[in-house]
This record gives sequence, structure tokens and C-alpha cells, in this order.
Amino acid sequence: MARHKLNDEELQQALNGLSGWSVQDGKLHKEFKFASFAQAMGWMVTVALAADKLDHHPEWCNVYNRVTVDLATHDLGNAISNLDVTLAQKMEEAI
Ligand code: H2B
Repeated sequence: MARHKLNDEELQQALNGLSGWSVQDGKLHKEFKFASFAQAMGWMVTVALAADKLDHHPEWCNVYNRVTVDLATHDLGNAISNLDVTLAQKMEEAI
């Protein structure tokens, strides 16, 4: 899928449709909380397979039942792109 940097309007529109997501340090950010470590891991595996299919990979960190996610597009100088929004949507769908 072609990737392009989002302009301010596109970014705002995307955020309107992504519950709990914000822009932090120039990246699309959300902290997910699960009922258990196993559920967090299961979600991460599902998302990892979807991310690899997209050829677009998250920066994320797991501690017990929490997963902190930061999405940016390295190939565009760490800008937020349409692919970051697609990956964020896939993360929401995988919950
Ligand atoms: N993931 C993210 N988040 N940003 C990228 O620019 C990116 C990626 N580029 N995954 C992909 C891999 C690129 O390196 C490969 C060669 O397509």
C-alpha cells in the first residue's frame, strides 16, 4: 500500500475515528490495557501478523497487561502516515 504523510486535516480526521489515540512526540500513541498478560500477548501476536502483512511495524512496549504503542513511518522521516492509521485501525479491530 502506498504511504504518504498525513496533513493536519487528515490527521485530525483520523484521530476523530480512533478512540483513545493521541499524538505524542510526533507519533500516533495509545496505551492498551488487557485483563491479563496472556490476553496482551495474544493481541500482540494477532497485530504482529497483520503488521507484517502490511509491511508496517509498530514501536511498542509490553509490561504485564499493558501495551504502549507509538506509530510513525520511518521511511518518511518518522512522520505519521496513512499506514500508521491503518495499523491503528487493525489494532482496534483485534481487541
Ligand atoms: N514500519 C514502519 N513503522 N515504518 C516504516 O517506514 C517501515 C516499516 N518501513 N516497516 C518498511 C518496514 C520498510 O523498511 C520495508 C523495507 O518495506
